[in-house]
This record gives sequence, structure tokens and C-alpha cells, in this order.
Amino acid sequence: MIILYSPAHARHAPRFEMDAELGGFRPSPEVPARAEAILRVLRERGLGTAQTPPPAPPPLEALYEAHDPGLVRFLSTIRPIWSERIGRDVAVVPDVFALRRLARRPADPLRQAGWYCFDPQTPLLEGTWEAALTAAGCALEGAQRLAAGERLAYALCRPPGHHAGRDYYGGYCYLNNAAIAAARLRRLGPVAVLDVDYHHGNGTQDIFYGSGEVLYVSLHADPDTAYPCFSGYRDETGEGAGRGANLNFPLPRDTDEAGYLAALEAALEGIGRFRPECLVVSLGVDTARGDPIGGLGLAPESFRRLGARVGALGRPTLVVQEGGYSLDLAGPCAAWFLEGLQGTLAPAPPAT
Ligand code: SP5
Ligand code: ZN
Repeated sequence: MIILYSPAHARHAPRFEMDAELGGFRPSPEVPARAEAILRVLRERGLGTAQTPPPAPPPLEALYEAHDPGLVRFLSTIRPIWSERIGRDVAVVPDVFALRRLARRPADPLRQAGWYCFDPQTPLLEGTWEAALTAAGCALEGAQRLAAGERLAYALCRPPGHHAGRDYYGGYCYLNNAAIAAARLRRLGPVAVLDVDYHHGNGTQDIFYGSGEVLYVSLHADPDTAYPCFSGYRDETGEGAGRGANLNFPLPRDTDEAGYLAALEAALEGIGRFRPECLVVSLGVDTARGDPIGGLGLAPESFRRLGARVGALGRPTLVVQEGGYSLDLAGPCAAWFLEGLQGTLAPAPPAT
């Protein structure tokens, strides 16, 4: 299997995050060891090795398909400005956030942090931009491979992407890797994005909310009790040309494998009706039982059955890594999913 991975992800290594439930700081769960653990297990299981040389960063125009140039400019330039103004090297984390009702973007780059960022858990560190850019490059390269006729590619992206919107970032995400890939694939025909991360992909939903060419379908923990807390409800179904092209399946906290598979059937039915040319899967494995920040009732082997069901759609598929925070579980869960998917994703029918 094609595995797109860049060691540059390790340039982004957050150490702490603010945790409201704890009332203080705790070690960040979104660490370089996550991607390394996943890659190691894929290699051990013979699923493939990372491509060398690693994918190059994408051109800016590819980012602008999913993001506002103002966000891209902010992310790529703020670090030295921030350090210079504060007088030492500190993480870019805002302490005031715009609600964007009768609000306008401030001119001061330090104040812009609170305009673009929506939570205090997504620091901009010295290597963050480089890591985010190469993650987007991995996803985009995966899209190019599908465009060139491949049936399956896996982009081992880190940092993840699905919480990043057109003009905001947060939830450990800076650039929306899956959305950037989906925007590229849209040239081939209608695209479906299936998001199975524990958390609702508010960014991806938002980016394509008014688009009838990209269907967004998400299974996630009920936003009434889970991050990102303010979106992911069933009645969010798209707007304008995108009306009906957004499907949310919020799940109760105690959802087991049977409950999950039942929701997945409904999600796949929605995708089938849309008749996409190709599929992007936002693969978060933070749904695994025992994940430190998510966790539904899924065992590692459950992911093989999920993957097999998704593969049965029979469309060329790009899998993009999102969350999954247990260093022991993330590798096996991703591997099972990809094995299941590969097993049922039939080779392309011969051209006639
Ligand atoms: C890509 C992705 O999975 N982003 C998730 C970002 C979640 N950040 C907020 C986590 C807060 C979790 N607090 C729960 C503590 C559990 N004991
Ligand atoms: Zn997640």
C-alpha cells in the first residue's frame, strides 16, 4: 500500500496543553511518537513502507482551495513576530478569542491569534508550520496518486487536520489535510469525505457546507458531551448548493461495535446515494476503547470490520490520518482498518 509520510512532522512537538477538567496543564497527547508508532506497526504487518523521498510541501494555491490566504499567511509568519514582540521564544497561544459577531480582524498580528485560533490546545511552535505544511503535502500527494489511477493511498498526516476551517485553526489542527485533498479530487467528479474520528470534523464540515460537489459524512461522539462541543448535530445538513450534502451521526458515549456498525451502515448508504467518484476517509482511531481523550466501545479488531465495510463502497480511496492518542492502540487500529479496507476494495474493472 502507498504510505505517504514525512519525518518533518516531528518538528511539531507540543509538550503541554490546558485541560479544563483538570484545571491546569497536562502533557499534550498530540506528540510525534503517535505517527512513529503507527508507521512502525504498518511496517511490521507488511502493509507497506513510507515513500522516499517524502512528499514535498504543497503549492500555496492547493492550500487556498480549502483555506483563506489570511489564515495561511498568519500561520506561516506569526512565530518570529510573536517572539520578537514578547522578547523571548514562547508558543503562540492566544488569551482572547473572537466570537466573530460584529467583530473584525485586528491589524496587530498578536491579536490575530485570537481571531484565527479557537482553542488554547493548538500551539504554534518553532517547527509547527513546517510540520503542518508537509502533512498537507502528504494528503495532496495521496490525492494525486488517486488522480493517476491508484485505488488506495494512506496519508499518515501529523498534525491532524479536520478541525481546521477555511479561516480558523484549533483542535490540534492547523491545515485541513483531508479538505485540501478532497478539493484536489473534486476535479475528478463528486467526492465524499467520511470522517470516523471520535470528534466531529467541524472544519471539514464548514469548508464544504455550501458545496454540492463534496459530501461530508461524520460519525462522532455527541457534541453535547464531547469536543468540539458546538457542532456535529444531526440537523446540520448543508446549505445552498450543499443542501443535503452534509450528514452527521452523533453517537452516545457508550456506543459499542454493533451500535457503531449500524450508524456506519446508514452513513455508507448516504454515500452510496451521492455516487461519488472517489472517497476520502478521515481516519481518527481515537474511537478505540481506552483512548486517553476519546474512546467508544471499539476494539482494535473492530477496525478491520469498519475498514471492510468502507472498502465495499468500491471507490478509489484516500485515507488521511486524524486523531488517535494511545501509543499502544493507534498503530493496531489503523493497521486493522487499512487491512480491512484493502481486503474489500476490489481492483478497478478493466477499461473497455
Ligand atoms: C484531531 C483531534 O482528534 N483533535 C481533538 C482535539 C481535542 N482537544 C480537546 C481534548 C479535551 C479532552 N478532555 C477530556 C479529558 C478526558 N479525561
Ligand atoms: Zn479526534
